[in-house]
Amino acid sequence: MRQIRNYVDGQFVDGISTFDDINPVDGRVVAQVHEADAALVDRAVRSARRALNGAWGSTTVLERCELLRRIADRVEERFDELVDAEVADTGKTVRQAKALDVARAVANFRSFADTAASSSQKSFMTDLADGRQALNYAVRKPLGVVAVIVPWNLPLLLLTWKLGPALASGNTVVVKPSEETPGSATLLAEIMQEAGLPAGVYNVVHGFGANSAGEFLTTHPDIDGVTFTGSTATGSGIMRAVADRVRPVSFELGGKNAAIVFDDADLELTLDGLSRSIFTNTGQVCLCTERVYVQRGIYDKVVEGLVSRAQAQRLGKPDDPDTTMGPLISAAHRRKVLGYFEAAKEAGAEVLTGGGIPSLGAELDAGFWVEPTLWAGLDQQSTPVREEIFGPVAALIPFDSEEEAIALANDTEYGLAAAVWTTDITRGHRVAQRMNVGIAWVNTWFLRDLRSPFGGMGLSGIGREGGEYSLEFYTESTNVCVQL
Ligand code: NAD
Ligand code: 6OD
Repeated sequence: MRQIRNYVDGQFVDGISTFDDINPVDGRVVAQVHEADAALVDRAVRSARRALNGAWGSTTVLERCELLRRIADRVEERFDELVDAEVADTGKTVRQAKALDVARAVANFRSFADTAASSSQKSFMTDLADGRQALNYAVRKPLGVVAVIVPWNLPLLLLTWKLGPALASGNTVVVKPSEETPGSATLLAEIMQEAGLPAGVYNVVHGFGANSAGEFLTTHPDIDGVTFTGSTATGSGIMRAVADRVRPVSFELGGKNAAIVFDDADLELTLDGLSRSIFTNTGQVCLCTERVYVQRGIYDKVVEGLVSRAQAQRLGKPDDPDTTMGPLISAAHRRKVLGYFEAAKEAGAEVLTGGGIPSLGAELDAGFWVEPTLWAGLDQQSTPVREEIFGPVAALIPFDSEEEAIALANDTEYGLAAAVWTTDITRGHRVAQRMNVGIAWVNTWFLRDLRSPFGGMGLSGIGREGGEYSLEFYTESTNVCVQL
């Protein structure tokens, strides 16, 4: 059986015990994962501190950017192995793992190398009333030893989205991947070694959250900050864990994202975009649309077009070129999603399509599949319209006026993403700007420029990542004021 070990101080290290890494396609155990105890997490943090205080601490930004580009090249060389690791852990399609997950890992390293190499800070010439002058300029320093905690939905994409700016800025990291998806972060450790990253700069500890590696890491007294992507509940716990030592956090949390479809929308473009935004990665992308507000005049057409697209989804093995949708990540997550299927029925939903577990044949029936699902008739205040589900499911709700649509879309405690579908570009700008979210798209979804700010408001997070915005978290600034 494949063994997935911790990576501490440049060495692959056994854990105190092992747990199963399960493939959600058919429930098979694909690897044994070595769980880190508090002592191993402590070793990882101490190793990261030593590396920070050692030679890594005196590398120049251009040397680090060069290293990031070497890592990107090595990721490209081992592209198929990373695709296999990602598919084995998540059951996502090979097509998606290639086009999105692993391709973005390469892009993340290259993009943050470019950002760090060209970043600058403002300086200020101060003119005092008495005729003296002073020059103020700020120098950036690494934040220090950064705890990096990531989820299972886009494991390598989200990890490298944090590693790019963290390493380019001169930090050292201790990574805690999700217990569901330990493979790619561990393979990346081999790549880091091959690319020549010094021991201690990149460490990986495996385990769970509470009373395991996640908690041991976030409560460790010698970390300088936590960057976390995951659920709002876990984020709030991490905030409490670091409060006593006042450590900074960067949080990308949950969402309950809305789409607004106006009656002048390009229907085919909109239906294809909506379908992608509901079913990509089996609805397990924080940006996925779970609420679709449709102007009443085209409501029936949108229902019809979306139902036919949901029914056209092909559930199957990841390497089958006809497969468009994989399983959910785990049995526990499927129980949660099925709980919302029940709650929707109890709240009076009309199930337009789906709503259950598909029958896919003996082998796959041991996996964690659900049907692509669409609901009508749900009240704005019902649980399935208010809570994040994180599955291939959306509620369709009609509206009459622009103001009503804006109010409905903003009626949530989350504030991650929204999409506006209209051919009236002035209205597109106007409505997008009024969305209380960090990321608003017009006539598209999940179109990313890695230099743009990414993150959420309200329960969806704290801070922005992307390009220069990431440097705000991964660096500290010292302002130097020189009287001339
Ligand atoms: P999760 O919060 O359960 O777990 C995320 C990570 O935190 C895992 O590595 C887990 O082991 C760790 N963890 C759990 N409890 C912990 C604790 N007490 N201390 C320290 N670490 C702990 O989230 P998940 O189920 O893996 O991911 C799904 C959630 O992530 C969804 O809510 C989704 O919206 C969110 N998400 C948000 C974004 C974004 O960019 N906003 C991106 C992806 C996923
Ligand atoms: O594209 C990205 O950079 C990003 N952070 C995506 C997050 C997706 C959440 O599931």
